[in-house]
Amino acid sequence: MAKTTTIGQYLIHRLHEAGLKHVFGIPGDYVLRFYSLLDQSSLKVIGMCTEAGAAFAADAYARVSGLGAVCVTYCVGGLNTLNAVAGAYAEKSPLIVISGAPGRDEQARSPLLHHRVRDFNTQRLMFEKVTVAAVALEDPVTVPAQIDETIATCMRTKRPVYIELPRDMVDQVCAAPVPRRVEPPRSDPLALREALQETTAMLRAAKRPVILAGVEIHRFGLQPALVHLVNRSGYPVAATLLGKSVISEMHPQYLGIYEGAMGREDVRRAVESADCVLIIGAPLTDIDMGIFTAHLDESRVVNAISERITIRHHHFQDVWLGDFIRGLAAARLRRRPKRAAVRKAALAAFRPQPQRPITVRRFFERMNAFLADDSVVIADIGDSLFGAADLTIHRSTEFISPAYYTSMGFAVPAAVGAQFAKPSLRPIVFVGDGAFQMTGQELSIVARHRLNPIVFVLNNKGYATERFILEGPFNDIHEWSYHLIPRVLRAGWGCEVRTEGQLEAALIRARDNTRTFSLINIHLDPLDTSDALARLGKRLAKRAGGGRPKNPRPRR
Ligand SMILES: Cc1ncc(C[n+]2csc(CCOP(=O)(O)OP(=O)(O)O)c2C)c(N)n1
Ligand SMILES: [Mg+2]
Repeated sequence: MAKTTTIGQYLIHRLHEAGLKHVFGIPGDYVLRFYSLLDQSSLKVIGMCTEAGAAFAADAYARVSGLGAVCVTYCVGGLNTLNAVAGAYAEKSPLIVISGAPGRDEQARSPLLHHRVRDFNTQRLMFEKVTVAAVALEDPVTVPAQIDETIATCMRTKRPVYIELPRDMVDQVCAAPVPRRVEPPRSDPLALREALQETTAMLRAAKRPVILAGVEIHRFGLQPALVHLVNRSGYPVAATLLGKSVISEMHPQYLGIYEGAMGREDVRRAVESADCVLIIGAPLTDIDMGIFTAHLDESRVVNAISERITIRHHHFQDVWLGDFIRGLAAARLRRRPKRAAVRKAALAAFRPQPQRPITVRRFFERMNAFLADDSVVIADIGDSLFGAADLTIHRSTEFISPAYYTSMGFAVPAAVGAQFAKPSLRPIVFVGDGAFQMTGQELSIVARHRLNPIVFVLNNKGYATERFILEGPFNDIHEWSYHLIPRVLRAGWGCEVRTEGQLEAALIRARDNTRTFSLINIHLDPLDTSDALARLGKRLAKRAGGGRPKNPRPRR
């Protein structure tokens, strides 16, 4: 007789088998039965303060470990995750959303059940727009195939999926899981050969080829293949902002972050003067292209992403990115002498001037030397991201930021997810005061589980990014004593920093404070920004009809 299990147990089995050890979320009556199964399983549930925080944490967990999951109740919980799930979709993070739901009988008998919005499909239909698969588990016969296919789609596309579990289905009997093999992606051999021949011919003819690497290299685990290609070819390599750290920034051929005219001038020149640009795994977002300041002539570009490869003006659909990179590494390219084409200015020694007020630029210059081998840098948006873009990350993929979707509030919950995914990493979090006020309460989870991130709140008294696009009172926020939050949480250590001398003292204390978190309130002038943000603001201001604020507004 065929073996059986229950739907709840089947789902847990497959999640565990896919490599998950933790699930983030908040329970509710429609998902409580499944929570009790999770509690008895080898998966550990990490309760968060909000579902948005849980989804951000699960997203970061996915970015670090390859898969993440968030488990919530119907609508009030699920819809709270929607923005974070949309971000995971936009930035290709493999995230599984599991939502409880009213039982099927309940749905039929009493339509006005709590948490219902319009009808019982509303939440699933909303998730259809921000996931690659959205299913409700309603028939025990088809559920095993549904679960298998949905998880496989998540892992294949590196985008979120949604699984709705009505509460009366959790203990329904279904077929037990059978061993299965996940097929690796395949290329059409003829298309692959042709794409490789054309690309190789372009690269061989080029005098100054360059590689531009992006986030998909990390998502699809292709770093070793990229490093092999870079080493064998001798080509210089730049990364996009969303792809920052896909190749170690200590690599001798590494140029820096390319962001059109928004980024460093020497990197822009090196990329744009190349006579062949090999773009690998880098969806060309507006931020990555420096708000359309990039000048990449299509006739010199090979653009390979997971969905297609474009060589000059024509496309290949059936060539898998991994096969393409490995094929190029094996091809007979004309080898270039290895060279770092731009100077690594950022690594210059930093000499603190103790009485000097701290500025954004000096702060990030100092941070370069503070990063250690076990650091994972997590940057929220705003100057936290733009300032951190020029940090030198020691190893590959130890930089996490919502650099394309740019939702505020990502960084603090992401620190929770990243540290659960890889406890040997210590998160270094850069977060704006505005973003901190959105999700900073997730430090409660940091305190509860005795995690030890070092959190720098860039306190510039408001929405500096917006100020540089269009100034107005709507960009001011109420100032908190961020460094006193450890008192409220009865855990952690905090301090405030106004000068370079105080920063030095804070860094020593924070580095040694390994048993709890540290929260450092960096007081900045509201109009002080990184060079990158000033350049971005100027460009965006043209579109928004604003301009740089002339006088600092009085603030309290
Ligand atoms: C969730 C969300 N709401 C609003 C915005 C629009 N927005 C972009 S930057 C910004 C200000 C960010 O302020 P802060 O976190 O203090 O960083 P700063 O710009 O001051 O460095 C806002 C409101 C956003 N990106 N995400
Ligand atoms: Mg701010």
